[in-house]
Amino acid sequence: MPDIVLHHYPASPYAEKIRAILGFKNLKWKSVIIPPVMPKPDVVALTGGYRRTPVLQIGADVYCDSGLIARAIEGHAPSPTLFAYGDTLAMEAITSFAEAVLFNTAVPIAFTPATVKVFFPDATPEFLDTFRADRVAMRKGGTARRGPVNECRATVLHFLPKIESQFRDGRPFVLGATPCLADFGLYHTLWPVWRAPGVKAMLNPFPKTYLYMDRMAALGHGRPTEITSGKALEIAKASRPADLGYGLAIELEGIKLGDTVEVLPVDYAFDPVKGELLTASADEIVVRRTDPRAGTLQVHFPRFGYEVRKAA
Ligand SMILES: N[C@@H](CCC(=O)N[C@@H](CS)C(=O)NCC(=O)O)C(=O)O
Repeated sequence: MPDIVLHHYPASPYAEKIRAILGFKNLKWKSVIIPPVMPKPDVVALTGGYRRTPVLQIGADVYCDSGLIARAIEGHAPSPTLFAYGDTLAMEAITSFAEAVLFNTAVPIAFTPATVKVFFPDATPEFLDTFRADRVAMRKGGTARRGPVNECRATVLHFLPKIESQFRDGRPFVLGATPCLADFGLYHTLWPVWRAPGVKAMLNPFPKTYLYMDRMAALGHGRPTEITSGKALEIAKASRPADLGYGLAIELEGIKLGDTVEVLPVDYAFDPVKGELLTASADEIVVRRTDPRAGTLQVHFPRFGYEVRKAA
């Protein structure tokens, strides 16, 4: 089986979710450090347009979105499992809530001019301007609200006691004795707050949550080896996409397998990926596309949170 290649950058909370899963599973993986802002030519060569972080590559199969990436890693290395308590609504609800609400409140609290060097040690004033402009452009027309810092702090303070109560009776992880997918969803959304000096003090009144964050971070990142993005493209080109077995086509409103479609997120960063539709199940969309540098690829998206439309 080809190696796992994670395309990411150190400051990305969603990438930290996946790095921590790789740590939990103690996996060997290849690390490609990508730019945090556009342009990202080597990422786009693999994805066909999707620019968010992280992206996972297994040979010539490319997985977009941490929700699907977590499941792809589980398929690649099932033990220890992310589903110790089943694949339940409770787990999905905690993850979705954390990513929809806590991520969008924790980031504005933690990424401030005073703390930015923790996340981007080499940041220059020019980089910060570029970063801000990139994120404004990426979020244009999007649905995720970024409120003022005081409102964000109030929201996090509202939820911290509820998070703290998950660890009642000495329970070390949100649903019990072992980490499950929900832990990685919750951990990475609080991770910017936990990392930012000064801001971290928000956790002081919540000692169980504070220790939980330490416990999650102690899972580590597994065993990465750094490679260049050029090498990752070579790996893709030298690989054949995995055999999907069969294609499902549900709820497509006139689109058929084999049609040329565009796939894009529904919430923000609406960069469409064009390709031939291979499958659209309730859980996953896969398109085939060819890139001059990366060869023929299968690009995978979750079904939830992504739109499939006929290409113009
Ligand atoms: N739903 C996506 C969200 C990913 C996301 O928003 N990641 C942030 C970084 S933490 C991002 O893409 N920022 C812009 C970029 O890296 O180009 C997922 O689960 O992977």
